[in-house]
Amino acid sequence: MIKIKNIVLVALAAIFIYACSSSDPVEEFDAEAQALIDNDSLVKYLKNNYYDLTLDSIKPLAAGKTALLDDPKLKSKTVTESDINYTLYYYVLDEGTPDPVKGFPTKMDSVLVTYQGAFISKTTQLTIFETQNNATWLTLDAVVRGWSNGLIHFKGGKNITSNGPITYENGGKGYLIMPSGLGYGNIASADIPANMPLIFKINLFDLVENTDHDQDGLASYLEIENASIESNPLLVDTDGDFLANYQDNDDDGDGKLTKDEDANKDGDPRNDDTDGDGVPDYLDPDTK
Ligand SMILES: [Ca+2]
Ligand SMILES: [Ca+2]
Ligand SMILES: [Ca+2]
Ligand SMILES: [Ca+2]
Repeated sequence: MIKIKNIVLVALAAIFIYACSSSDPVEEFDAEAQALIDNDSLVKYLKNNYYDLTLDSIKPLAAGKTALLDDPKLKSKTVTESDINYTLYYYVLDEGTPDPVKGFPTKMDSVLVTYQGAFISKTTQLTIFETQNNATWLTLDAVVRGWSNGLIHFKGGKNITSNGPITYENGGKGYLIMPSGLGYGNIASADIPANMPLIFKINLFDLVENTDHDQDGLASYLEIENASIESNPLLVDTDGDFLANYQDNDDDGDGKLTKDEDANKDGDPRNDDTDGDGVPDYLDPDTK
């Protein structure tokens, strides 16, 4: 799991390396061009392979089979990151039937998953780089962007654990198929070369609805939703203490915890603006 959790570090490393190489035009990385190259690779892969129900696996296209690209279970969406439009594909084998009933996760929720990750070479060969067969909790803010934007189309299942390992039935199940820009980008690691489109087989068992990283009473997805002016809403940090708002229990740094900046006591600090300046108390250091 180390690789996925380290994506934030990878992103920072990418910024650092980009900054270092900016004086050398030969080294400049064209993310937009790479996104197009990756999509060509992905379309080729999706044309040349199909999902085999009996084997529960993706196999090279054979007579009488439907290519993934033509399979109605394959969906796609545009994900815009740093002004680049990426096409993310996701294949929904089972959406998931949560019991008790829960909705889809948000991009900020904690999820219980198993998965296998592979990169797709130019010849559309798969190389598996990670397999996690034990149910593992991840939070979708701290994984590659293809996960954050793809897993939100699946739901959990029903916990039927008795004595043995954690076991679920009827969970969400499918594949996330992403360009490198929504994966590990142009940074090579020991296991994955730079600029590799990725495919993850995923099972989603359970999730924490309205995950609240900093336990300040405001769900993490609500702490980033009005940050449209920021290129990366995850980095919004009102008081500038290097702790992003969704991880900071005192967002405005005025010494009063966000959970206590709820003047009208309705459980939502977003609608309390004591001095009427348009900035809610919890983001307004003028109001304690
Ligand atoms: Ca929070
Ligand atoms: Ca902060
Ligand atoms: Ca405060
Ligand atoms: Ca105010």
